[in-house]
Amino acid sequence: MNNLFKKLFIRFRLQKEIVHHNDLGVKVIGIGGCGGNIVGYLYSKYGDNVDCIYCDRDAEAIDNSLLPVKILINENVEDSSDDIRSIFSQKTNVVFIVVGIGGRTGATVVRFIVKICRELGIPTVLIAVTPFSFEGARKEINAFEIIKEMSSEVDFEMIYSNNYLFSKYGKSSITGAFDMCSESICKMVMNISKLYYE
Ligand SMILES: Nc1nc2c(ncn2[C@@H]2O[C@H](COP(=O)(O)OP(=O)(O)OP(=O)(O)O)[C@@H](O)[C@H]2O)c(=O)[nH]1
Ligand SMILES: [Mg+2]
Repeated sequence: MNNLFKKLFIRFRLQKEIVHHNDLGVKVIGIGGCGGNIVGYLYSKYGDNVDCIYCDRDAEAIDNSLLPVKILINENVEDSSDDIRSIFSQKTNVVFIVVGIGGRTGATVVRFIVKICRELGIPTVLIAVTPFSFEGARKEINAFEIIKEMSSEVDFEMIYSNNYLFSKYGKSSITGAFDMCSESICKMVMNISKLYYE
C-alpha cells in the first residue's frame, strides 16, 4: 500500500469505527510496539466499550494489527497532527496513553500526543512501561527522564516496571509475564472507564 492510500484507508476506518463504538468517550491509544501489544490485548478482550487506537512508525506492525483505528507515523511526527486531532475531536472524556518508554518511537510520539491532548484540554492518563535493565542503562535513563517530564503534563501517570514484572511472573515465560501486565492495565482502564457510563 502506498502512503496516500494508507492515509485514506485510515481516515475511512476512523470515521466508520467511531460511529459504531458506543458513546463513552474513552479513548485508549497504544504507541509503538509495546503500546500496540497492550491495546491489542485490551481490544481483543474488552474492545467494544472503548475506542482503541494504534500509533506506530512500524508499517508492518500497523498492517498486522487488528486494532480498528491505526495511524502510521512517518519520520516527522508533526505530519500526523491532523489525524490525531481528528480522533480526539470526536467525543473524548479521557485519553489513556499506553507506551513502552524504552523504545525510540514510544519516547518521541508520547510527548507529541500528550501535547495535543493538553492543547485540546482533554484529561490524560499516561500508562508507561519501563524497560528491562538488560536493555541497557541508556534506555533506563531515557525512560526516567520521560516519566519526570510527563508528570507535570498529564493528569495521572502510572508506571509499570518490566523488571518487576519479570522478577514476579517471568520465570516460566516472558509472554505470560507480558499478558499479566496487559491484563492488569486492561482492568485498570476498564474500571476507570465505568465512571463514564451515564
Ligand atoms: N510489558 C510489555 N513490555 C513490552 C512489550 N513490548 C515491548 N515492551 C517493552 O517496551 C519497550 C519499548 O519497545 P517497543 O514498544 O517495541 O519500542 P517502540 O516504541 O516501538 O520503538 P522502536 O525502537 O522505534 O521500535 C521495550 O524496551 C520493552 O521493554 C509488551 O508487549 N509488553
Ligand atoms: Mg517499534
